[in-house]
Amino acid sequence: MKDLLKLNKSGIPVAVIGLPYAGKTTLVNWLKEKRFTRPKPTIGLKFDQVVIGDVTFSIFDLSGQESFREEIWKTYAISSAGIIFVFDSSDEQKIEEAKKWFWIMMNEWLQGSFLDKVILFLANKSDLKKSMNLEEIIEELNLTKMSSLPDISFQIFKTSLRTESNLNYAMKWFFSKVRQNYEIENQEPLAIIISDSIGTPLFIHDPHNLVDDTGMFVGYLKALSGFTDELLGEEKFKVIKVDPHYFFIAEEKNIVISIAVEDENSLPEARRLSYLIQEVLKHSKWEVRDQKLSNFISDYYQKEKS
Ligand SMILES: Nc1nc2c(ncn2[C@@H]2O[C@H](COP(=O)(O)OP(=O)(O)O)[C@@H](O)[C@H]2O)c(=O)[nH]1
Ligand SMILES: [Mg+2]
Repeated sequence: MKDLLKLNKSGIPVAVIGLPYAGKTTLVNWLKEKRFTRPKPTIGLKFDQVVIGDVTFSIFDLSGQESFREEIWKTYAISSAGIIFVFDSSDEQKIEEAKKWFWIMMNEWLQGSFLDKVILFLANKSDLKKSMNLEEIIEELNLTKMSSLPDISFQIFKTSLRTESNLNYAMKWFFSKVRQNYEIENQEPLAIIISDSIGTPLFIHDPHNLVDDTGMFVGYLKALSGFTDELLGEEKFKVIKVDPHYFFIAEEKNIVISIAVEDENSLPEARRLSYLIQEVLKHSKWEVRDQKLSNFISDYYQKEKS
């Protein structure tokens, strides 16, 4: 399991989820070979890499067997940048079961996931006579609710892998969105400065030498945020634009955290401040000498996670 998860690193992870016989493996085969196949049932999970444009995606084709859902679907749903939920639109009998698992995924597994998710719902097998229409599917699976969820990009398409109806369109939306989100999520911050409330830096990561005087920088941002507080009212997190970069500042327990990010697309990343700092510190060569600071970071991280 661990080894398989490691493969994430070699491409943008995408999970293909859905009940048995919906067309998951057929979809992955189509992505690879651009032709319709009649695959044997998948046992466990299958891993494939697909190159779209200049980007490699790691596709996890997850078996629909019941015993796999709680453990395997969940793991990959959480760790993937995008999820394709394949539904057999010709099988009215399984609509309740599909609904149940779709919403377990949304409400239980993806709650609190740090990555913004791209979710594509494929109402597949539209070529079959029994195929239900889209309105019916949206209604039965309660999919209108999806539009109100934060941090989710969602689309539903009616597709046929056999006739390729709508397929290119759906894939184009999905993979370009996943790529875009993933690049934003994984953007390195240009600088991170953590300081006490008077601006004395406790931790500095500034490989681009963006900030010459960290004390001054923090003081400046603090003053600016104080000013905007007065104008706009109390706010915990402030995002301040200082061209050509964006600076993000947060205050907690008398510690100020400033993050410089490259452009507007990076703002969601700044919001996940604590997670990022935790990750940065975990993987970095820089050590946190200050015990107060390292406690603060782990506290903050725990709080943010729960
Ligand atoms: N008619 C039709 N059959 C499809 C379509 N997509 C997949 N299938 C067939 O449905 C069966 C199950 O597909 P498979 O990919 O193995 O389902 P999985 O269990 O979700 O991986 C296969 O025989 C596919 O050829 C489609 O759009 N139309
Ligand atoms: Mg399969």
